[in-house]
Amino acid sequence: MFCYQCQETAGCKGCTACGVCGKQPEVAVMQDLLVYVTKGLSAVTTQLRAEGKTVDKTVNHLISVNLFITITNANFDLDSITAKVTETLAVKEELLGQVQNKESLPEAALWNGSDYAEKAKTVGVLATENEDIRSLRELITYGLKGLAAYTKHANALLNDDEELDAFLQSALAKTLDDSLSVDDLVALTLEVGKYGVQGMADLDAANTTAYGNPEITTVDIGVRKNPAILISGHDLKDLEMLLEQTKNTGVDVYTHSEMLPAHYYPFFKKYPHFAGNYGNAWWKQKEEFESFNGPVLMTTNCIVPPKDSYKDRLWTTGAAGYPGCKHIDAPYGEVKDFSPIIEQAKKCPPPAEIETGSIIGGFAHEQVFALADTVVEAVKTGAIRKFVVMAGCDGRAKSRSYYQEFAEKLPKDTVILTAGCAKYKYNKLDLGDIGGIPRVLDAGQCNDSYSLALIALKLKEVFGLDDVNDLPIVYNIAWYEQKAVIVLLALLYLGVKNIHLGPTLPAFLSPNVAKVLVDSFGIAGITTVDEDMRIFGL
Ligand code: SF4
Ligand code: SF3
Repeated sequence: MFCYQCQETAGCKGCTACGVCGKQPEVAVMQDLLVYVTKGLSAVTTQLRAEGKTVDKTVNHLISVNLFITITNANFDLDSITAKVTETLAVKEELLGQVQNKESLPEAALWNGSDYAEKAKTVGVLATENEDIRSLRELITYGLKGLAAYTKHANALLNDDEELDAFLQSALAKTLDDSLSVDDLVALTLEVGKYGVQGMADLDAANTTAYGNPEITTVDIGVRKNPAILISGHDLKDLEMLLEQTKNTGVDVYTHSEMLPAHYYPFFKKYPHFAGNYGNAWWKQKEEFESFNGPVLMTTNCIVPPKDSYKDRLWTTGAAGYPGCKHIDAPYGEVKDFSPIIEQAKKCPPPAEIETGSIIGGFAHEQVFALADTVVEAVKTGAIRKFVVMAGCDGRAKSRSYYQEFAEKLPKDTVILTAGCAKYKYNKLDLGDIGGIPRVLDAGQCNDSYSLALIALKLKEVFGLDDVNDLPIVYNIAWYEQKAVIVLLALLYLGVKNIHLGPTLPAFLSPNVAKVLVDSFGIAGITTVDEDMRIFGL
């Protein structure tokens, strides 16, 4: 195996014996094969579109889910990944029969699917020999994985965007095209960012249409006395179905990690048994799932290989999977039957208290726009001197204590804009407020980084600036998995410069590709808190 798609990759170079995330080598190579056949299918759908034919949205959905499955910490289940390879090959074979001009199709589109294990060994990251081409192909592929994940959530809410799917598939197919130069691939990378903005806008529209616009909300982080289910990951439709099915059952529902922002949506407030948020970012789940006592439903990444003590309480749905854990699913638009989870919950003790108090969030675009006058006035008077975007991911690396320290040391006339699970490094600190505006404004999940971009664009308009980089906003972003890659590419597409990315720069950036990002966009790593404060002018 060779995998270097996440920030925790072994030695900042690549996982080769086993994933730091716990991914076993046979799973890693089967994920490589799934990416390969998904690219093959994408080459076929791209050719069909070029020939004027339509591609059914079930095929678009399959491609997005396949990519999502291969995101860090989403799916560790060899059987379900292998089944997706088989399903994808069958769909591809059928569509291939409709292609008139097969001449230009790559090998991946024609491979007939004999001997998965042998083939899998030959189609991984290292199959591309030139390190710059490899770096760009992987950067594009990881950005598309993040985009596909967000697309999947929109699809689950019956929001489809054929133009976006067509782009996603054509870009995937281009990563197989040996005629593309480094310059072509750099241009394609930026185009991925453009569709990253579109994909996040689609998901934002899907979420807010279904559940209303997030609003300022205080979320309890303590526990109640009823047995309960913990729901983690990013899929709000799954949460809706779970809350509906747990009504009047005596079972409470708590959010975990990236599901916390669900509390900010008006729609979910009508459920009296929607009890609060339990725990922290994904990487602390071994302790927290144990003490939760009840079943845990993982709707997406990030799964940490479970301890035996709670493995029978860990359930998966959608793109998530873990061998030995039960999986519940249904086609989009149909109801998933979560009754076995609810029955299990009834027999479990209530969650053990690990924290008390509350946290505040809900500062997505509409809520911040509603406060615009106050915010603008605070900037004009100098009460707010700078905004610091600290969105992205949390992770287990000790070096990430940097982000807590950074938040703590920020001058009192600065406000943190956050989204994603990175917030758990500082959302329980008492950082106070500026004239009633909390110093940590949480817009939501990592995909809600879109809100942060809209807020920046709104401020640019209000202050009559030509360039978003003239705003008093600095970017100190933490990344871990591939959703952060699409967020980064989206910000680059919007023209944001001088983003600092940590705790380490991606291993998949070759020195030359890193140089392009540094020279063209001012991308930088992090150093020490004090030095970075100085660099940011804080
Ligand atoms: Fe390693 Fe990250 Fe890949 Fe897991 S996802 S195998 S930790 S690089
Ligand atoms: Fe976190 Fe996995 Fe990225 Fe959606 S839950 S931000 S790491």
